Amino acid sequence: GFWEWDYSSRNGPSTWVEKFPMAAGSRQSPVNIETDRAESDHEALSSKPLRWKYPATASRKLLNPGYCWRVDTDGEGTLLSGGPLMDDIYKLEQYHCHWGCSDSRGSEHTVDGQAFAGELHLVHWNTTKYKTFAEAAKAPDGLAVLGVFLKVGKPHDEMDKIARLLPYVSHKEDCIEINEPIDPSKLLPVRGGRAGNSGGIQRCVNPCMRWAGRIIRPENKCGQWQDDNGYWTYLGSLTTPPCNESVTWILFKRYIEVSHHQLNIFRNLRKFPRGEECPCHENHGVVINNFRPPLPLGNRVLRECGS
Ligand code: SG5
Ligand code: ZN
Repeated sequence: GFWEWDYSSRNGPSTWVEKFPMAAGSRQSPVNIETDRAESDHEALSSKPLRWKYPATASRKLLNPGYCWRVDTDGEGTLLSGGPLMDDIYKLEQYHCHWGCSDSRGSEHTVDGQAFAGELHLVHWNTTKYKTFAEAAKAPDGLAVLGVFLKVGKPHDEMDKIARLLPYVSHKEDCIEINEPIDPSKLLPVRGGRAGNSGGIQRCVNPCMRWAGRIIRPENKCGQWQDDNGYWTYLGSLTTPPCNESVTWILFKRYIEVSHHQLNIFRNLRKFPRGEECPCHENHGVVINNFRPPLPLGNRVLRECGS
């Protein structure tokens, strides 16, 4: 058949540059985050807190593209803004995940040389400056990806909604509609463990109110959140072909926990379509180790926000 990129020894990351010259650029992702080298940029980053809004109804379809699982959204009512993105409004296009064959690897970014069991990516595009996702994907400030590290531990409730649906998209090109709401903001780290050396929690944008002596928490209603956790940010690229250098990366310092069992469900997805023969020579055709290794940061600046 025709040449398709993947993560195998034959068509893996080191070969991508032959068909996708951008993969050899100087603004590529992922990178290893050297926490000591991050420049604190409180003035610029904290003056406008990172904030997001994701209605659970925006998650529409779950797909197996043969490289990962992916949830496509309708973007409706979603928003990411502030922090390195300043006043531009980005919309959520899709979210997907990268993982390993074992719990000791799987993330694309590493922190002080350490890999995590997985990495969740929420892919957004700049609706202030561009008309379509495709147009934004070609622009240096077109995309913003929120990255969340996955560590093995307790099962994750929201991730379980996805894990329970994965058997219905076991083969490449399988796709189902999502009927039970899946809330991407519940996949972000709240009071989780730390990847770096900072703390904090997420806050609801609307403050609590006192009413008749009671504290009214608007969290459940407003659905709009801002970050107090801290994150690292730098300018990079898509981590898969065509490796466009169009991404502002925002990586949470805190990770989320998912269970070993939940990761095993990810590891059971197939790289080949239903009805096709299994390419048993390589890992029985399952999707594992779908991460690109880190590339040099070069002379790019890694900034951090959060103490
Ligand atoms: C995922 O990561 C998605 C890409 C996404 C890249 O592997 O891959 C697939 O779903 C396989 C087709 O999503 C798409 O290709 C959607 C059509 O690429 C994009 O979002 C740009 C098209 C890269 O995203 S990442 O840098 O966050 N890892
Ligand atoms: Zn990704």
